[in-house]
Amino acid sequence: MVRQTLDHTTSSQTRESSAHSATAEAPYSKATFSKEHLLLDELKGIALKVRRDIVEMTAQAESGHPGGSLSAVEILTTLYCRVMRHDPSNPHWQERDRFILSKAHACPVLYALLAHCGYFPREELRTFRKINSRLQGHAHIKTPGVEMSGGSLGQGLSFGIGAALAARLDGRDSRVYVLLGDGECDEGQIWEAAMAAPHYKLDNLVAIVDRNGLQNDRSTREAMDTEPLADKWRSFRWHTIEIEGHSFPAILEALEEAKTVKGKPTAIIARTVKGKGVSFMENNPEWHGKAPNKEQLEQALRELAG
Ligand SMILES: Cc1ncc(C[n+]2csc(CCOP(=O)(O)OP(=O)(O)O)c2C)c(N)n1
Repeated sequence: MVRQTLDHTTSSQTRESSAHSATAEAPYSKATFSKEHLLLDELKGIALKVRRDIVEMTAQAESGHPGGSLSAVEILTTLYCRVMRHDPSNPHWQERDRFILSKAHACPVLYALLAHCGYFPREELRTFRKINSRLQGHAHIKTPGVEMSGGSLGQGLSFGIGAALAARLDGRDSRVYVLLGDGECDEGQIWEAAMAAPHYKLDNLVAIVDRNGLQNDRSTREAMDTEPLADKWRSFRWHTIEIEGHSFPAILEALEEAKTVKGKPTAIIARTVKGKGVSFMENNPEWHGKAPNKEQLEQALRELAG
């Protein structure tokens, strides 16, 4: 169903249904990006632009984490441009859905999406990692739209549980999405949180694992073999879905499925490629925390020209 909507709906059909749902679902209509019903081609176009932003930001800063940012592009694009209820003109809107970047070193992908949505001017991306910039090398709450300061891995799911419990206590129907790295899943705190969320029956919480198979300098399998990863989440009583993490229809379908699950949180294991979209970065651990030089940037931008 989701696939059909993405693949076959025409622009005019989409805008009509968007206008209709906006009227029907006030008061959120003005403030939501989820009702735009962007077409698959539009999402692909945004993803390409976000990838260009990532390589440009890291090149300009001469530092940063392009690999784990590029692997999460489709996931964040789907969340920010199709699924989440949020208002860039009012980042602290109480009724918003929350996105928590637990693998906070991948902030270039988050900054690019926040700029795309209008949380701050696109030109500000050029200040990435500069002294006194709002766009620091690890996500920080002083940036409009960023929900949690991070950098020390392992904390985001616990934070997400707090946000999901708060929504329930306040009687809000906000949903909470947490992006975890697969290397990050080596952290014990992740598994404490993984035990706690089903205990509290947090069906408004979704953990997405960016399963790119690499961490800083080697494969996750070598560092700490967490397979069978999906079975682990299932055994912790999460509704667990495995998907191809660069497929918009698959991501969207999984996120929609998560909305229908009652009484337990959902874990989405998204198989991705670290460095996706730039040939020399793909599946190469060297590009975990290294910026492209001028020639490499030019090649990357050629490959991402669309
Ligand atoms: C608690 C903690 N230990 C170690 C690090 C250093 N570190 C930064 S990124 C990283 C690897 C993360 O791998 P993964 O979660 O798979 O991220 P991705 O490959 O998707 O970028 C590590 C170990 C850290 N930031 N925090």
